[in-house]
Amino acid sequence: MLTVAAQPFAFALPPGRAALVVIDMQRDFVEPGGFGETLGNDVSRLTAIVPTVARLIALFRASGWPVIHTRESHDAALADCPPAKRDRGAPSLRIGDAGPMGRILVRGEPGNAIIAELAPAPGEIVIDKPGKGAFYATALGDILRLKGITHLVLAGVTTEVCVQTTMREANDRGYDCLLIEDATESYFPEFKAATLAMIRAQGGIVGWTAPLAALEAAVAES
Ligand code: TIU
Repeated sequence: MLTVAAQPFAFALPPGRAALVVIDMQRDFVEPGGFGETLGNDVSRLTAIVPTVARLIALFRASGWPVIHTRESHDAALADCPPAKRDRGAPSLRIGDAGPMGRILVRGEPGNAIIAELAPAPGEIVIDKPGKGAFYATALGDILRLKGITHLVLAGVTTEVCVQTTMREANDRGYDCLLIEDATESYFPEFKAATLAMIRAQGGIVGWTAPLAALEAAVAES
């Protein structure tokens, strides 16, 4: 058992039963011209975490532990996109519209790909998800059960939307979850700070948070 210095208290990580879930590190959220920018966001904030997420992925690969990637995406016919999602607000382009990186948030389009720096390695699982949470309408729960996974380490974007939704879904399903503080980011710094605080409040009501260095130190000591 590894012991990670975390908040609100130490996170016990059992090797062989933990998986990394990297949420939505896609061009659609991180690069200009994608879904995130159509919603009015400054996407440049998100690129800062890319080297840290790469280090986190490398740590799991070096340890032989599973790495799972997710993509927020819809099929070309938008059959899995609720009208309530497409019609919400006043974006500059809606889901399915043609943008500079192809159709916004549509599976297989250039903008929907995971950024090259964090590309999945051969054999790593990639979950396409139509919602904000990675468990909703996907096989993630079955995949984790088949692998005997009980603990999740989470990273990716955005902290208060897809990362937090996934962490809450996982917490309700009985997984112990650790969010890596410097491997997640939001378009809104105050929302990131609030999300980290609410996750670890009330004795870890949603789970734990820790910087990547704390996980690296725990692995080095093991
Ligand atoms: N808009 C926003 O902050 N996020 C999303 O729509 N998706 C994810 O967080 N991946």
